[in-house]
Amino acid sequence: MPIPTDVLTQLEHQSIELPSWAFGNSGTRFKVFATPGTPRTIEEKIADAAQVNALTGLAPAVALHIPWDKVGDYTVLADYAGELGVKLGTVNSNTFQDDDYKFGSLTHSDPAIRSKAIDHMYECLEVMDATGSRDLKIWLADGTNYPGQGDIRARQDWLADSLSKVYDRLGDEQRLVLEYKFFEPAFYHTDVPDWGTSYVHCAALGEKALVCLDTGHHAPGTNIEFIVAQLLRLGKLGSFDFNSRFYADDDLIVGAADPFQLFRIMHEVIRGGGLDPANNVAFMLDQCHNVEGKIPGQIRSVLNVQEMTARALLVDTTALNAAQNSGDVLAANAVLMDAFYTDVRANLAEWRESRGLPADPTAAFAASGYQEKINVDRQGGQQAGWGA
Ligand code: PSV
Ligand code: MN
Ligand code: MN
Repeated sequence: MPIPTDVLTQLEHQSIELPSWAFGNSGTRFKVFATPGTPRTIEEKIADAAQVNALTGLAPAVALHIPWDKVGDYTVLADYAGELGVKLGTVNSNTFQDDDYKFGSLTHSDPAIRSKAIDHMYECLEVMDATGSRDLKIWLADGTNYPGQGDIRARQDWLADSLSKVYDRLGDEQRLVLEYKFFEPAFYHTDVPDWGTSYVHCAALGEKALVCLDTGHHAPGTNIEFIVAQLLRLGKLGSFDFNSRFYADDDLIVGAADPFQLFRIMHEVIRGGGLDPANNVAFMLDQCHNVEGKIPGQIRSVLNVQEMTARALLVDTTALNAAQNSGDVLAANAVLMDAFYTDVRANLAEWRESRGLPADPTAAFAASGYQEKINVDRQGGQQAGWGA
């Protein structure tokens, strides 16, 4: 079945940001398996990300994580990325690997620790000034393990105060995206556990503060597409961290565990205008490739997002509205399922070829010899960051 031209036009705009840490070695708390060819520096991570973009045309930006990706001169790094055909994207802050943050960072009861965490955010803003990045991502590990351990209400006030100090330093074109996560590493309470809490803080801060939705950060059974619809309605969906999960924050390849969920999310993204670049929703991956190849893993991920976007664009919205409005439950459901079950892979392969890209990016990568070359060139690659 040919894909309608307007679907292809909308796909032209799609761009998915790759996380630098996806190219490093990662694992579980049990073992980090070393993979041949793993990047040793941020420059090598960017080079790998550029391969994904060159073969798919879908991934023109790379997100940094500070301090994992620290360099002396970020302008030079941005130029280097530009030479490889990508730009530097979201800057991810890190207030979860320092002893001082054992009991919290932006929410800590000690003003000196809060101040240290705020200074780290300022450092990230300076990186953004140099790279031209738009978004500062804040994910906090802050929380408590036992009832009574912390003042869960006062911590909200401290958080609001800390965030406002960061917000006040944002440049005109810069944004703060606040990511939520329902548990882990804290198990009793987390200071930003859900979209509502993130929304409350972002709404208080102002229009440059938006919610980051990581698809792996919800309780099982949560209707994520509803959250997407609501945040787009409110104009507060800043960015996605895409991944998939079977149990908790598994960080597996997006669309691997539940392609139907990804389809439903993309359907609401499209309905809410989130695919329109003018609405500035950032689509990022937040994944770790523990046992699979990292570059092919990222290729598969962006193709999965594109595939489910194409299927979601095929939803016959006129028929869907008619069925919804006439109370025809099964017809409405069938409209969605018809689109979901449409195999668009051959169409997308053709679409790629028409743009000078390989029909099969995975095969093209395997044939390119790039992996064999980095296996030889790079010895002693880095961990993704956690535990490094
Ligand atoms: C930890 O859960 C986490 O996976 C968050 O999702 C962040 O986005 C990511 O780490 C990188 O800091
Ligand atoms: Mn995330
Ligand atoms: Mn996570």
